[in-house]
Amino acid sequence: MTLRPILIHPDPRLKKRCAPVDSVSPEIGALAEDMLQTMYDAPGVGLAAPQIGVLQRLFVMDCVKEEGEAPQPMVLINPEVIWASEDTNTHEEGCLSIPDQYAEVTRPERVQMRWLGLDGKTHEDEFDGLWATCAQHELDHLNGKLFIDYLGVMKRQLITRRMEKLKRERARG
Ligand code: K1U
Ligand code: ZN
Repeated sequence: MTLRPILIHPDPRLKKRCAPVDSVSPEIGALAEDMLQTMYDAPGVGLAAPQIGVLQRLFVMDCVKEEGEAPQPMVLINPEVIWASEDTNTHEEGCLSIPDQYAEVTRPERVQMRWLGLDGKTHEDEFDGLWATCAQHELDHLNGKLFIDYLGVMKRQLITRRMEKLKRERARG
């Protein structure tokens, strides 16, 4: 397993619509393992393939946050929302590609999703709470959308400028 570098916004690869995974191969299994390790190391509760520069439709998540509770890693390949509640929930979101910036985003409170698992089989489940927020945030990544795209233009520009500065500083070392 390898820790992969996480792309920082702005990056054109974070704005692209990703291509479906055409087969659940051993390479996809190895990629998912790398993504889970990279997510836990960051630390984060989710990570989408484009965040490590792979423009394919898969993401990982584990929203178990309690100390001592068993981890629940999930790998969702070619995920789709098949139902979304009319009730909404406003949650403070962050993003590993936009470090240390947080904002409230309103999304459906509950969603049913369908996806392919690493076993190659179709899975369906309903998510709520942080799981629902995270799954929708990650699915947005696969469509080239970031949580700052839900904000007003001024807030989005401010955060983008902060990230440009961060990237310049990191490049200088
Ligand atoms: O997609 C990502 O960049 C991961 C992102 C997912 C997410 C978090 C919160 C709301 C919506 C989506 C993160 O994991 S940011 C880091 C974070 O929230 C966290 C880190 C450590 C422990 C708990 C949460
Ligand atoms: Zn994100």
